[in-house]
Amino acid sequence: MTNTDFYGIYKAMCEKALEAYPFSGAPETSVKAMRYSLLAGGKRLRGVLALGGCVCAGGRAEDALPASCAVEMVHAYSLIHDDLPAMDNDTLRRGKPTNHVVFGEAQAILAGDGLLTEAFVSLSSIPDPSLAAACVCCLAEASGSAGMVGGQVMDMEKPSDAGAEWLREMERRKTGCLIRAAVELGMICAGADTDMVRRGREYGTHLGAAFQAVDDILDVTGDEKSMGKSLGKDRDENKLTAVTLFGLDEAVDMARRETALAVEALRGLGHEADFLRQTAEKMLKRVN
Ligand code: GRG
Repeated sequence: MTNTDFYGIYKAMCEKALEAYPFSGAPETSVKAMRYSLLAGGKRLRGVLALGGCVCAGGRAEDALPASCAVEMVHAYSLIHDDLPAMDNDTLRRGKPTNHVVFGEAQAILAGDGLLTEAFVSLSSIPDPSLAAACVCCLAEASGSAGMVGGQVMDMEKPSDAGAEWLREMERRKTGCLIRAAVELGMICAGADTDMVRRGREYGTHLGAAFQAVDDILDVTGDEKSMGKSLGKDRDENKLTAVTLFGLDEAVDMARRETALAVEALRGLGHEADFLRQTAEKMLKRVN
């Protein structure tokens, strides 16, 4: 089977689990607003990486489904909040009106809060308590102020002397931490040893950097229809990105270098790591 087949299989597994997710006890409005964004499509990269990470570390993909759902819930929450008028003020996401456009700002904030919290409910369904606790620590650290939220804070208060180092750190937190955590969560679900988890962290960190560089490139070269969001905002809003700082060619080189480093982190592992290797290459060529 090719990587595309496995990507499709893992994506379908993640989507089926998200579709069936019960949101027990939540009011109907809340369920509607959370499901609107959670089930709006997208590549499911983070959910897929959790399943692929689990298989890479010798587990069964289904063992990582609670982690796969959890990381997609955190991702959906971050997109809802990022699109709010107080943040990026976007009206289009995944080809659909953004959550606050449909449900109003207050319900969108609450839908994001609900998804973030539910991610940890999902992790608490992992049968082995020590693996569940390790997953909770991993996702909390990657999503919170030391990770994704911290990256968003840095992005919003960009200092006037921000340069390459600031950019790398901001993007590592804002985008990289959750991508890295997705791989790591999957490996934890497989009961991976510390060397495997270290490799997963390194792979995920470089994949996250490559993914963000490609995102910056697509903001200039991409097509709004395939991307499902407004493009060209980085230049219009004077944002610091790999493209605005170094130019398009250097951003492409950077994405290639980071992809190669991600693949290198898996050197010496067997065929179980092929999916992660090929997914890194696939993300380099993505058009959305
Ligand atoms: C609001 C706490 C908070 C955090 C926001 C993730 C984030 C931080 C903001 C989203 C804006 C952005 C462009 C982030 C860079 C990461 C990124 C490229 C997100 C989009 O991820 P994809 O391409 O989306 O995987 P799909 O729709 O495919 O899931």
